[in-house]
Amino acid sequence: MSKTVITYGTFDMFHIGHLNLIKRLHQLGGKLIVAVSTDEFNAQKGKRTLIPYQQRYEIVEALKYVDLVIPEVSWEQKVEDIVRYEVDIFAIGDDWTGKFDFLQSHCEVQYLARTQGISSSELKLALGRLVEGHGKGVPSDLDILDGLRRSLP
Ligand code: C2G
Repeated sequence: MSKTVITYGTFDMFHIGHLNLIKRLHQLGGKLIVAVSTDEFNAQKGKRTLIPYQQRYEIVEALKYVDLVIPEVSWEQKVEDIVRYEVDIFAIGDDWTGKFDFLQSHCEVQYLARTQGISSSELKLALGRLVEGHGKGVPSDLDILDGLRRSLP
């Protein structure tokens, strides 16, 4: 009997950490809803994104593991979403452990281990160093690339 799973996120510069999570979320339940943070909501989260909302939305929507993408516009929408979509499981990376326990009165809450060695902010830093070092060879301290290699299954 398939279950409906929901998660929320920015998914800027979509990378293997995002994909690992989405694959595991799909395995948790069978039907996966992903709420992608709008640019306006990211501003509220104090997050600056490189990729605009429409593109982040389309990338996530194209994934075979995702059944529905909805906009995340506020911190307060989760309970309404869980009720509206009859969600069985709310799940998110363990950098949020404990922050959404209040949802346990509406559905199961799970925090899944993040993929180590990769994040949108680390990627942005590495890109910045790459551009700075342009023409002088790639800075050798691009440990993000080693991190990427380590994070691959
Ligand atoms: N993630 C991961 N491994 C990484 C990086 C991210 O598992 N190396 C997970 C995060 O834990 C999160 C999801 O991928 O569950 C999306 O990460 P972000 O785009 O950074 O989302 P965030 O800003 O945490 O937004 O209301 C909740 C917020 O919208 C969550």
